[in-house]
Amino acid sequence: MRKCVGCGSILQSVDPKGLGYSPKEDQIYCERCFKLIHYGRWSKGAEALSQEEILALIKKSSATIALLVDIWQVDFLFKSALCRALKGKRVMIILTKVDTLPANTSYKRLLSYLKELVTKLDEIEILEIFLKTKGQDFKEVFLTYLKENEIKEVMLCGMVSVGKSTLINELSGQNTLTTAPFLGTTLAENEIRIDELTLIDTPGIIDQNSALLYVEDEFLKLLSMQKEVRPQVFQLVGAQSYFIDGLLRLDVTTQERASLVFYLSPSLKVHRTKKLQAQNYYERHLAEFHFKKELKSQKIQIFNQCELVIDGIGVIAFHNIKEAYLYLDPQIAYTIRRAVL
Ligand SMILES: Nc1nc2c(ncn2[C@@H]2O[C@H](COP(=O)(O)OP(=O)(O)OP(=O)(O)O)[C@@H](O)[C@H]2O)c(=O)[nH]1
Ligand SMILES: [Mg+2]
Repeated sequence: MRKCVGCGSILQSVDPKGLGYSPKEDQIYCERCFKLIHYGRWSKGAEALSQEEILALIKKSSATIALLVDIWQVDFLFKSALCRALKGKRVMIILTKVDTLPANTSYKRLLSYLKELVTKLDEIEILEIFLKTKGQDFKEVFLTYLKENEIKEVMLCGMVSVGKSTLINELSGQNTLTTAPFLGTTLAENEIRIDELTLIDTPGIIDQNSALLYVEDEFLKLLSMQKEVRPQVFQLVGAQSYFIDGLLRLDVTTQERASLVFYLSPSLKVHRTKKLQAQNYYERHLAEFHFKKELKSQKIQIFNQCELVIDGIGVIAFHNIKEAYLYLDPQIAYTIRRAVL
């Protein structure tokens, strides 16, 4: 029984529609990984393991856990089924996509916020929190940490697309694992050895409340944070509406000078209109929006210097604004936190 070295599915050359299919028996990649690596062509892939099976795999592993957390998703992780599966385990947290944070981000403020979130985790022993910054530094720090603590087996787990396979490729210096900006690239457990150390790649857990789950693949590439985020700043007075494609509308009213800062993927541009013209703008542009589902309006409880974090979309910071209405698909989660960015 051989596994695809890219996604971990068991190779077979009988069923072209089935999992792990490869037309030739001597291949090390399945056809799906091959097409993705060489032509960037994505197909979702038959499900090798259900979400419950992935959680069970993590639960029963005796390896030390590396929990990878996308820096833009930290607020949504800690209530997830994944964290429940980690109870009783020793866990290293690795924050990924740190390189996409705006250049002037205070890591100190961010880490102190994260530590607060982590204290809410019950029955999980947090060994260390790492920031996966760009370059060799992180690799050296992490591998030295493992050596000093005599950790020889690490299972990397996390939500889909947080960068588990990318990190293993970086640590091993080989590019064997398949990585992609889509959700659910790795399909099964996959082991990589670096000398004495075994790293185990796992399929990601799906966040049912992330906008990324409800958009087409092409839009998903635009939405996901891949490059350094450049804050989009708006000064305002009066009643205004802001749109991010057809995904989100935000109405704010203020009597004094105030500002809004959008932290989004650089491919997404915010559109501003007067509130009175917002409905008209939405209807006129609906045909060209990537996301066309109906949005539901709700008043949100903001306070001065707070941030609205929307799962899979980004962060909006409020300065001097007292009233705001958010229009969003009810399946997409959001939360309000103190200013962190
Ligand atoms: N900017 C940036 N992009 C990253 C980082 N880590 C991963 N990526 C990108 O994020 C996308 C997903 O990476 P993967 O390594 O496939 O993620 P995964 O967690 O293995 O995903 P699944 O196997 O689907 O669960 C790819 O486009 C990567 O290039 C990072 O630290 N910074
Ligand atoms: Mg992967």
